[in-house]
Amino acid sequence: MGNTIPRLTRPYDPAEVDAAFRDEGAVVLSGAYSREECETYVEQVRTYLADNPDEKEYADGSLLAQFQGDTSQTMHQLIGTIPCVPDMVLHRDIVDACRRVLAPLSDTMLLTIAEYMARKPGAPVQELHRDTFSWQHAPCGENPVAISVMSAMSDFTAENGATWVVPGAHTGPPTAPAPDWSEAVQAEMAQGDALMFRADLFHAGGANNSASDVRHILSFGFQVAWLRQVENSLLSVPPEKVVELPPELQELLGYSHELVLGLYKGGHPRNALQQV
Ligand SMILES: O=C(O)CCC(=O)C(=O)O
Repeated sequence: MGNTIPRLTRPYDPAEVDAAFRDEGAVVLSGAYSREECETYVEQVRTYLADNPDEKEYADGSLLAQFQGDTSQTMHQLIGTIPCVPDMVLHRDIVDACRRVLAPLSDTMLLTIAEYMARKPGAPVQELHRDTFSWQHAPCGENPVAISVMSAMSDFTAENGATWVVPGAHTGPPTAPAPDWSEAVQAEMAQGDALMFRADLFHAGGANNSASDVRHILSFGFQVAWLRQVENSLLSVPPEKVVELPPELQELLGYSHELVLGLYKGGHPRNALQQV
């Protein structure tokens, strides 16, 4: 365990990705997304919020936005509303890495959440926290129950509040106190880089001390299928939209089952889509 976050370049070596998760609990995939993908994402979110004033109002004041402060904007339901997001969430290297790392604890994987966050000038530093805090009754252990992905849709700099991470701080009980800030390192990233970390790793959004630099984030994650998802994706994405999505994404939204969990009429939940 060291005090840096391993950074990998394409082609990402699965063995190095797995070693980073094992040792530090985090890894940066440099250049995971192209500049064009990032710009398209930011533009599609901007257009959607401009065309849907009610959604903008919600994004400015949602429950999770409050946790992140009123200098943050937080938008959910991305899979059904932002056209480029399904492909971005299905990033082959990211999905495959999560499947490998979560495999010891679950046969099936679910999308935990897909959200847009904008952290604007004046955004304060967050408290160091674990994304597993809602699953505080699930024991922490050698293998994670979820992986978070914080993708830089614009540059993440020290000044605009790049995510802080405490390498190796994924051990101890679920309610362990946060480590000392002196152990935290900032994941400065170029537009298109993706920070992946165990959801039980202590981290925090940084303070945006810039004058005008909005930090645009695509935040998503995957989890074992026997825990409740943060975003209720069966409600978030209407069935008429789900039928248009790739089968793998349908599975990740919850049209899948882990043994007898998630059945529909005692059978596979995708059967529900035949009626759409
Ligand atoms: O702003 C960031 O980079 C991290 C955000 C975060 O960890 C959170 O909102 O839970």
